[in-house]
Amino acid sequence: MSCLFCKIIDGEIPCTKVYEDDKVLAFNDINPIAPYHILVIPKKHYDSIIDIDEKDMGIVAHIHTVINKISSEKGFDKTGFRIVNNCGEDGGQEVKHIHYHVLGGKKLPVYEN
Ligand code: IU
Repeated sequence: MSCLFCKIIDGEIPCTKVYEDDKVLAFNDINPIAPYHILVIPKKHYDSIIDIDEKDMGIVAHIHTVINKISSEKGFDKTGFRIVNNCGEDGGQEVKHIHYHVLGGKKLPVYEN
């Protein structure tokens, strides 16, 4: 299996775990761009959001529930945070296992055109 995040899920590659249940793993990004930079991934492999059909979309709701839980545990639910899902080449997706970046702990820059 060549997917890096699948290897992290299987414990072949270490990570700093933030949250885990039977469907989802959350861990610190190795190259953080904010005081909190957590990646939340489904344990089932999907390349990107494009590969999740309507019947499987419950995992996305679950990921958002997990993000809410993490944000309140870490305390950045009070100050706000950003959820980013890069999709495909133009979206800047480097790792081809769907993941949600959760960024918090500082005032984040607004996007420019
Ligand atoms: P992207 O949305 O695919 O561009 O984000 C991939 C992220 O995965 C990026 O922020 C990396 O720092 C992060 N990452 C990681 O946390 N651990 C790794 O072993 C590798 C990448 I490779």
